[in-house]
Amino acid sequence: MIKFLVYVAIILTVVAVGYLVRVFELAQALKGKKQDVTERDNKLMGRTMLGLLVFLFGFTIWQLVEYSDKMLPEAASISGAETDALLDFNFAIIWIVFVLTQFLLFWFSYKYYGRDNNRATYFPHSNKLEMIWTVIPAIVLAVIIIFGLKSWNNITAPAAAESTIVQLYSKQFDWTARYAGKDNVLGESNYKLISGSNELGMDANSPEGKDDIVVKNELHLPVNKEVEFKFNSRDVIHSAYFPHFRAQMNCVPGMTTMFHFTPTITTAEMRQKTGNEAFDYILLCNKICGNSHYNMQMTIIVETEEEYNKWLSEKKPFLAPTETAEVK
Ligand SMILES: [Cu+2]
Repeated sequence: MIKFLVYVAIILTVVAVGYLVRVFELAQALKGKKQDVTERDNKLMGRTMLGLLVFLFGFTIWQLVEYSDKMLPEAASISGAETDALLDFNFAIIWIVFVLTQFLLFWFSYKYYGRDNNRATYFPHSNKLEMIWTVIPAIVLAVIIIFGLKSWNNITAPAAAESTIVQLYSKQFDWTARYAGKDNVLGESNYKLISGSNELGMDANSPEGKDDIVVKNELHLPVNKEVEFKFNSRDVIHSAYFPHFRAQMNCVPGMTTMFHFTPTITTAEMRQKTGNEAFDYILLCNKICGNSHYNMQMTIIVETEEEYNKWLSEKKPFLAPTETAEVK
């Protein structure tokens, strides 16, 4: 409320100053004084523009320094490093164009401020210039899009046959992970089979599903091994967001979306790199999916293959063999 009042006060002040200036101008006109803008005014404006340029660049650099520690640590997957390289490439282009155009914009308004005995050149059109500022951006954009598309196709292409398969099942408001087990094939599931004790609707008659392992709260991944994720949603669209691996995929009801990535840094190594003993990789929901969306998360542990296999071997398959399931 206070904030709102402050905004209103600021707006009213600006309006009031505007009116005061207008009153002053009218009073000058009544006195018969010349009200044209003088060369001195123009020079002052030019210098002010130059000051604004210094302020803008200074402020931008200050923000970069001040907030650089808020950035994510280095990418923890192969494709993540590639995504970062693409982003850096984009930023390099943006920086060059930004600095150049802003500098020229402000510098020219200072250098060529209006002088009494100067006339601006009438310069309505140039095919050469049109050509330059159409062709160069077109080439640059094409390069960006081609590289981005190539990278995206790699991430979403079918995973290698030996990759670890994990289903990530989303619902309001948590994640459940299912590992494909020894056969590395996920068993059949059907939403009609969902019950209080079978949240994923796993089909007990599906032979591939017998060794599937279901976990909550913690997602374990082996380092340097490709993981293929298959995403599903029970209710609304969620989005599986792995910020440290620079990966994200929508989880859409009624269909399976997928991608794969290869983690390259274990949780223990990342704790050393960041100097943060409490560091953990995290999976977040990145679609506002309801009132507990903010808390829809899961810890990810990246560990060596031995540690991972040990952890997995201690888990029991979700569909523990029952008499009915064994009778064929
Ligand atoms: Cu969600």
